[in-house]
Amino acid sequence: MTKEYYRGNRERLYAGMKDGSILVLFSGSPVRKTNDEFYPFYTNRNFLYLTGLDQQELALIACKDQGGAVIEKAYILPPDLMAERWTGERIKPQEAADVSGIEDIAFVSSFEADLHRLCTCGRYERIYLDLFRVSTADRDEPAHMLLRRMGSDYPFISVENANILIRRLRTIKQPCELEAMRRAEEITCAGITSMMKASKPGMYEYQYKAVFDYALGQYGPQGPGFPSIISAGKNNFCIHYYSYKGQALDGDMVLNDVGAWHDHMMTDVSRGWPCNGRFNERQKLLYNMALDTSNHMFSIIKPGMKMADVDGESHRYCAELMKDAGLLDDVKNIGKYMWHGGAHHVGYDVHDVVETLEVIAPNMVFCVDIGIYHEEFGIGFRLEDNCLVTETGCENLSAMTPRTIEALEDMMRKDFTAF
Ligand SMILES: [Mn+2]
Repeated sequence: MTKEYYRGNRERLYAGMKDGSILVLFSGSPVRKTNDEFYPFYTNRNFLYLTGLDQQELALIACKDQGGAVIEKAYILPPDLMAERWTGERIKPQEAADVSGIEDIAFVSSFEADLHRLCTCGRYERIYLDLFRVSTADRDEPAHMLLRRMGSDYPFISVENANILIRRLRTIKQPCELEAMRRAEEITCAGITSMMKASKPGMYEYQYKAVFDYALGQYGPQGPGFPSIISAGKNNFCIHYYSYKGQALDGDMVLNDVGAWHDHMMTDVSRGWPCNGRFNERQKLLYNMALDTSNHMFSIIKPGMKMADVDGESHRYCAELMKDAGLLDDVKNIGKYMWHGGAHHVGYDVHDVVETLEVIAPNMVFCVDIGIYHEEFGIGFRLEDNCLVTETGCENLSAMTPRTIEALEDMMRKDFTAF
């Protein structure tokens, strides 16, 4: 992404802020795993979306005065030869400016004094912080720590949640974001089709995962955008399965729910196939129901449709197919075989943090995820694609990854070879 993109994101955020306000955002701090080891650092996605700066311990302060004019400053870690010898080079002021388009770059050592001066200068009445939490039990982020201090140190400054404004911006994808997603879809396809080609009875789930990771590794250092779900046989009945210990036996289906990322944009794609390369009759029957349902959804999704109807209609349509085939007594019992919806947005996060709009609009990207779990048949899989809403309808961004039984079986006949 270019600095014009990041600058544009900030300008749209600033436009949504009230006059007389300060915005403070943080890239985040690493979380200790054990002893002297940390979990891989993952920059706060909103900070990344607004600055492009992908390192720990950074901050952004922007001030919007009563006339609406904005000044902004980014804070980076100072050079530290000893620290950099161990953990790599820190971003330099000019690099930070080139990436983000922010001209004023300072070191974090001046952050506290700058914030104090701004909070006490009398020009600003409120402060915007990115106060995102999924659960109240979640670990405090730097924004939550500052929130607590604001109450005691600057009780005359009111607090607003920037998260609401930022997730609104992230809902509608921009052309460069879609371009990155299209590339990520190609890489995801390479990973999934590699697993299809390598597939054979007796393979363990960890071996499928190794093939997927190997394939993604040919495209860059990032690997999967989120922990891959790869399972076989009965393990497919665990929706978020991460143990990779099981073995795919002759007649079992393999399920994956995976995604590569490119330029921070993710995909989220699922395919299911029989490990032996040939669908049996029951697998064919259920798979084609999922495929028909998915095709139906891609034929009707368009701007103006209600978001809730994506899950609702996919369940209703698939239920009718199952009833017609004699597998379901009453469409209202479809919950026995379809255990989840799947119309979540995807973008900077695999379950993207966006404003949940009721009505579908152009340039949203969300998953269409049709999962069928028939425990008596021992068949469970899902068919999940990434739907880009266009002006008049929609496009399946992950359509290049085989979807039909014929295309899947053709792919499995190919040899798995090195890249
Ligand atoms: Mn998924």
